Amino acid sequence: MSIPEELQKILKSAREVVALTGAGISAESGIPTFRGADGLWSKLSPEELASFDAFLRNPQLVSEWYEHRRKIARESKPNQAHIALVEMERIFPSFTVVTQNIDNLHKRAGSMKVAELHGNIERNYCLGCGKHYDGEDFDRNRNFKCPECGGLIRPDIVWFGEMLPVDQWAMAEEAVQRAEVIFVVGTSSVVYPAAELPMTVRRNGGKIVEVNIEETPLSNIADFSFKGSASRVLTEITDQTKELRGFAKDTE
Ligand code: BV8
Repeated sequence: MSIPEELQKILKSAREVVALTGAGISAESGIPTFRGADGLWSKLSPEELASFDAFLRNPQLVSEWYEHRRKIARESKPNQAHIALVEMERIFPSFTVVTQNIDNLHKRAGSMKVAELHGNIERNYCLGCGKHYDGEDFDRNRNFKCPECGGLIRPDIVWFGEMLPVDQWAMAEEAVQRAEVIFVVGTSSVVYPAAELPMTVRRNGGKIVEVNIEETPLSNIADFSFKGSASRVLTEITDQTKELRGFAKDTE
């Protein structure tokens, strides 16, 4: 796979770069996506499971679903695509990962600057007293009853119709303001406001590079569109960019 001349020139000198990631970047870690043929939404309806109303109607069912997804995420490992983005932090003077994923894989891969737009499946909090029950604290048996106040414990993630965490959105907006390049990786680009971010880069004169195994609403707008798996394409782009920027070849 070769990088077009125009993109090579940009990657050779770029200083501010962003990657916007979706469920597709974790597909090769074995985590199901949402809208693919065998995606989560093909079996379960998001209205029944990924909304605050659904949680209030049936906290047991929704909690068990997230417990199931937390288990899958914990049993998964970051793949070469996550690792390529960790490399990009070494290559570019300023690099930010903006993720829609809640699987915690970017942080586990070693990315340091990560804006989690839709929360993190390792975090939970009590609706009654706000106490956090994160990671191992979250007692699977209790599941969703707060021992402190008896309130409902919910996952610290963003459901449809809910605002995004202000600090994470601010980090994402700040990153795209000056971005010369945004890699849009493994997302169907249909969920807002995340899907708006590449347009901000475009409006500010930056370039959009899409990496996906299929066409999306962004494909016709992207300046460069690579059809292929995130792990293969991002590894290629990272390797070629390191050469362009005179990084010593990694010892095998
Ligand atoms: C909000 C919960 C504001 C966590 C999720 C009408 C028009 C526009 C917007 C709206 C509208 N009606 C409502 C809205 C707003 C709504 C929205 O955007 N709806 C869409 C569906 C129309 N957005 C919201 O509600 C957001 N909040 O707007 O609040 C507000 C204002 C005032 C007052 C109150 C609120 C909240 C959005 C967050 C919702 N939460 N999930 C969870 O359970 O995970 S959304 C869900 O979709 C996930 O978070 C996921 O991250 C997100 C996006 O999905 P993708 O990551 O793109 O995954 P998908 O399966 O779709 O695609 C995978 C892609 O990977 C595919 O393209 C595939 O080809 C590719 N792929 C697969 N394998 C690979 C690969 N690519 C490369 N390599 C591979 N190997």
